[in-house]
Amino acid sequence: MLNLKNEALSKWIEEVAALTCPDKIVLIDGSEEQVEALRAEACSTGELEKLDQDKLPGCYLHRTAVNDVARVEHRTFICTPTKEEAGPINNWMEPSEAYKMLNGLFAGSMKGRTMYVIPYSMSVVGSPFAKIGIELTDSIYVVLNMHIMTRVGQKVLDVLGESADFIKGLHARKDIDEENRYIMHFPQDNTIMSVNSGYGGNVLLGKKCFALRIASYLGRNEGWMAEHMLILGIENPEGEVKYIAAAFPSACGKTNLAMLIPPEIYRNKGYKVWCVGDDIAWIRIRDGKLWAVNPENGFFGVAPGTNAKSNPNALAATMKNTIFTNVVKTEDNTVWWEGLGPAPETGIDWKGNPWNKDMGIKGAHPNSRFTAPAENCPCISKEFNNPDGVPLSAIVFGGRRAKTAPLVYEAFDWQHGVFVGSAMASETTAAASGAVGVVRRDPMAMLPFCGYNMANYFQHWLDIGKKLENPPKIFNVNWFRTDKDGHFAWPGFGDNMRVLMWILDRAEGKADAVESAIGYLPKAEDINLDGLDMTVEDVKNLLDVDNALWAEDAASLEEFYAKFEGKIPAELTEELENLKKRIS
Ligand code: GTP
Ligand code: SPV
Ligand code: MN
Repeated sequence: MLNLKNEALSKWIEEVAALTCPDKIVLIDGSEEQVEALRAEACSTGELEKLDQDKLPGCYLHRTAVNDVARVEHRTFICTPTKEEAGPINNWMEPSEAYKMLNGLFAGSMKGRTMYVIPYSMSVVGSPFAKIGIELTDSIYVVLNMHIMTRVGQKVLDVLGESADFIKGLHARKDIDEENRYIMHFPQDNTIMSVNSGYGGNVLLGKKCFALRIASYLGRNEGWMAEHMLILGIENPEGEVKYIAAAFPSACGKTNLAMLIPPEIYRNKGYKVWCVGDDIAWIRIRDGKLWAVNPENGFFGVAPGTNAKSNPNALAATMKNTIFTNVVKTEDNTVWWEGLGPAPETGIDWKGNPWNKDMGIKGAHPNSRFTAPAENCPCISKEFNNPDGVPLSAIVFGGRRAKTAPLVYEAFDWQHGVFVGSAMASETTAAASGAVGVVRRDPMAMLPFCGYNMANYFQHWLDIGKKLENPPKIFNVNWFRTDKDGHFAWPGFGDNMRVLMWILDRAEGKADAVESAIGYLPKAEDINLDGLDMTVEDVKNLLDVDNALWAEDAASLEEFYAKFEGKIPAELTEELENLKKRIS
């Protein structure tokens, strides 16, 4: 047994050990020696492969099981005493039934294995925003990823002291059996249990499970917010930095926007973009304003599509001390994925099979990922480790919509902005198992991540707004609108800065807008096109609001709201009625 001073922690570890029967229990202290020994052990068993250490120092490759490549939303549950607390969107299981089932699955699951105890802090250790988690896992891959993604080790136990205020996370790989894969959350017990998976979002329990599902529940009770948002800062030539938080669904462009390189016209004037976070924001009210931190310490980013042009900062971040998952391993022992650059002639694909570029199959999985330390990112913000966070000037929602949503629009006010967030919809991606490209409603990009009844979550957003003297303006963007040939009509990536500049100008009352049925639209000529092969007419098309499509969307939203059986806040149903009137 470990000799830990914290009684609640010792007791829980003993209970779990009695259930799972590991051969050994190892405390992760955060030291480089220990982590290095674990890397070596993982390489000796084939769990990791060491990449070329001259070209990619400190970098490793991992392949998950073929049946285990994405989050499994249909096997993710919120276990609250009543179904009503979890709401109509979450899968629900009654806690005692869930524990009974899980105890059966975890029993003896670590026989012959080592159980690692990972003390970790979400956000800067000991800071006002920080929350502590302990993950027990039998996977070295999880330990090494958590070591990159969070702040790990003895320093966390020092801050925890004798307190029982920590989130318990238990993970066992077991048989990677899809039929018995469960990602279970017990918000009232500060507990997460995950079994039969080894894929990121299912097993790095500090990320979606804690920092969104459990934290959203805590945030509602404690008066703050946990959101699926990137945070970026835009520095103007005078050196002032304004911060924006943006919520897009999984694989819809958060990492790319968070690290964007401004187009030349802005670079030449002295504008800079700084990344504070690329996936999760914890937001608190202070002095009547919203302040945000990124609770993570690394990036678990989508590999495909990342290249020197689309996201040079992300690519640079992966050049050392990074774990690649489910990408191609090349003959020269480096990595490749679709969209990185010219394909290598041959390699080993994400399944571990010999692969060549003419086979007509993808070498990397569409949801292959890199786990890179935030400090590697060339544009990481100076405020990244600021325990107080950064003040938000604007909140942006967005999704993948081939049609309907214009390039950008602004909500009339906070209440309407909450409505706009609640009305988000997006085409599904490879980040979760299931069909890809199907439009589904995904309020605030939190559909798979809200740890309680989403109707109450909407109310929480409305309540937060009432506490703000001068709430940030709320916007909606869509980088993914297509033209008549089905091509993206907006260049996206770095050029999204052109839209962010309009957003900041609006936030500061410097730009004009046109009132439309859905909100304030830019004047097409106010989107800066210098250096782009686009006309004002093209922008007009991107900003076009088609009332017939919006009527369909309003009907789909009405159906979505109806699932909540009258619990949607009256303010939002009123906003929906007003929208219907305006577009009819
Ligand atoms: P998660 O990590 O799953 O939460 O994803 P994310 O929201 O961080 O998405 P990410 O930035 O990794 O982008 C996902 C995919 O969308 C990648 O293949 C990108 O190349 C693509 N993408 C990102 N931004 C844009 C854009 O502005 N335009 C277009 N057309 N594609 C984009
Ligand atoms: C997402 O799916 O939104 C991700 C990756 O950021 S995961 O950690 O798998 O959730
Ligand atoms: Mn995400």
